[in-house]
Amino acid sequence: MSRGNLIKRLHRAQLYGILDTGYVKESAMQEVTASLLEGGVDVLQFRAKGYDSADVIKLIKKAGILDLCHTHDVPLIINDFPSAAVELGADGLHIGQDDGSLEAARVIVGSGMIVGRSTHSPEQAVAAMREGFDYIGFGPLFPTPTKQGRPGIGLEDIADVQSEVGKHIPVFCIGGITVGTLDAVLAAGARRVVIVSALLQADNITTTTRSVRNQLKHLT
Ligand code: 3NM
Repeated sequence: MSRGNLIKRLHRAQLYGILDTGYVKESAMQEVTASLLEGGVDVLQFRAKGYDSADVIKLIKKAGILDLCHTHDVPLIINDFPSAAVELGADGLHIGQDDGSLEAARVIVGSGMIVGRSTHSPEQAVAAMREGFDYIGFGPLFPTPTKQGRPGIGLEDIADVQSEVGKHIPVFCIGGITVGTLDAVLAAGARRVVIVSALLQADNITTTTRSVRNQLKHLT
């Protein structure tokens, strides 16, 4: 898929899922990927903290994750590992605040991939937009075991970031969002969300993903 089409896809996306090795055993990767896709995530990220690039490539290939995503017409974004993203032929790369500039990432991944940035304040969100990132994550809204050691930034800035940054690039709110907190997050102005543990730890990943998806569909 061309970058233009990927960007269009991102602009339509409301629910961004993450396949996080902290919650999913290697032997369950394929099944969990299929469940998230079946439930209707619009974008999927592969996140493997503590792994190296070669492990990431091996695992994604073994579980057939890219093929599964493409069968469902869902972009696959690799967290942290630009060279793995290139070798796999993934659709995008996601990097954090400490992972260098967009320009440096583009030297590795080229111009065809979407590249997103984690941001943790309105200032960082604006800076990422100005730098030229294709989308941002904004959070963590609430403290979360998935990203330990970071305070929750709360819901107060969502509306401003959504109007200032969200009119140019997609803003995905993230961090501690669950079926229980989603209403408050949307009421605060969020239009797109990333949900990790609340989907991966659900009794039924597909039905939980589908019900979140339906809740988001009604947004104007
Ligand atoms: N990045 P959960 S918060 C991976 O704020 C990640 O940049 C964050 O997981 C950020 O839905 C986060 O389980 C964890 O809280 C999100």
